Amino acid sequence: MKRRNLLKSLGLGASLGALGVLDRRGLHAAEATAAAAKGSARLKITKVRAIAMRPGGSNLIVVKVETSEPGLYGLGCATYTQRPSPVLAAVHDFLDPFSHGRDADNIEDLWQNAYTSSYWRNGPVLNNALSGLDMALWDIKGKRAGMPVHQLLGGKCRFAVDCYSHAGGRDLKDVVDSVRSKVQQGFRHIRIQMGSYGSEHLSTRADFRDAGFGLPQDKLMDSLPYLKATVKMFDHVRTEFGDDLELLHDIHERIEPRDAIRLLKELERFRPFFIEDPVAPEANDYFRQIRAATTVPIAMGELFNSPHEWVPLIKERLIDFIRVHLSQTGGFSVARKIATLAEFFNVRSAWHGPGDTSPVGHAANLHLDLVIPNFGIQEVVPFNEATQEIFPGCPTVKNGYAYVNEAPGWGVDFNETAAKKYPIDNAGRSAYWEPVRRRDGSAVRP
Ligand code: GCO
Ligand code: MG
Repeated sequence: MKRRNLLKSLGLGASLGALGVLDRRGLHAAEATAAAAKGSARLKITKVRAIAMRPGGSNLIVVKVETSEPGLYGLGCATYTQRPSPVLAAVHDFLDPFSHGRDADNIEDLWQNAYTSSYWRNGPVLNNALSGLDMALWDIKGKRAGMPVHQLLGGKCRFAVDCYSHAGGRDLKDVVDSVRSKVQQGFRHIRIQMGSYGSEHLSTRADFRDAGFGLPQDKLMDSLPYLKATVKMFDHVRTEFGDDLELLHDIHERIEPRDAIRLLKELERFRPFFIEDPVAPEANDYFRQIRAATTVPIAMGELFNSPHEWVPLIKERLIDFIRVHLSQTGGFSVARKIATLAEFFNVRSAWHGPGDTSPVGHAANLHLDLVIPNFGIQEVVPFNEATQEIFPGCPTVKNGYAYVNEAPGWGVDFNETAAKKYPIDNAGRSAYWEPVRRRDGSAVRP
């Protein structure tokens, strides 16, 4: 009876007959289209909320978008671990009121209008907030369609997502032990680092401290100890594990571009899978010289927020892997455009997937990885028990491959009660990169 009344109210007689599968409201496709046109079936956004938590070593932020259909909500990642509170404010003070009453189905329309609603744009805080909204709308779209997001984009190009894991240690023995444990877990791609980025522990003369320059907790990193140790580390790992293991390394913008070029040339003989962030984004124009100087595959992008950064490197084929942090670009809708652009220039994906990405963000990485032909490799980190408790259905990794939960949307849910047990450390040092200094006290990019 209900359906008949609805049909009548839509001016649709019984002429529709049996038109195929009924949707969740018992409507045929044509009826659903007509209903949507009449607006009566339009799904509206009723609330956009950001929730911050710290279940492990990083502050995480998730956005929950609630809708006019009771119980239908979506989740997005808005994690900017160093500055969580401005992202929370951007969501609560602006994106929430902006989105009320808007069609949850119209993702691109919402994204385009929210992106310019701040007028000034392409920054980390607003992009992360926007990502939370955007990803949540894709989650809702999948739930409405009864499909995982990768199916909305045309389905899989691969059965699972090949991943890399982090190995490292303070000396060659620790590094070898760490690589061995990753090989035993089935990883075929392994990032190797001697200590922290820039191998800070190998630098010795903090002359700036003796001079009372900076603060005692400011860190020391000189380039030469790092440059020498990195070449030795590759040589040693290759000797221990042979030529087939895929080795990656993150320079993390810690050295001068000229030193980076010299290091890349020295690493050529060890056949790296890729070397990441050889220079800071502010030195993007160096990539032409890097390209001319070495055949080492280059990955870049985790620090990018703007199309002005990724478009030039992709269209000139100056990098081999685009490594943006999805929520830093403004969300899934942006990342899938970056992936498509990169496909036409033979640039492959290597989305940023660190500990400071929520399982919702990791799921978004993986759904995109599954559908793009120019997939490269995916960074993953293990989720601790607290994170798994907060995010039921979070992605899993087995034998070096990552899998999404094949439920509609991202396949990840959110236990807000559990999240409350792990408040963020907003003011503490955990949200900061302590200043890093050369011997003379001059600042090093972190
Ligand atoms: C990586 C990154 C991270 C970043 C971190 C910053 O390649 O995974 O460099 O380790 O340093 O995400 O918050
Ligand atoms: Mg990195």
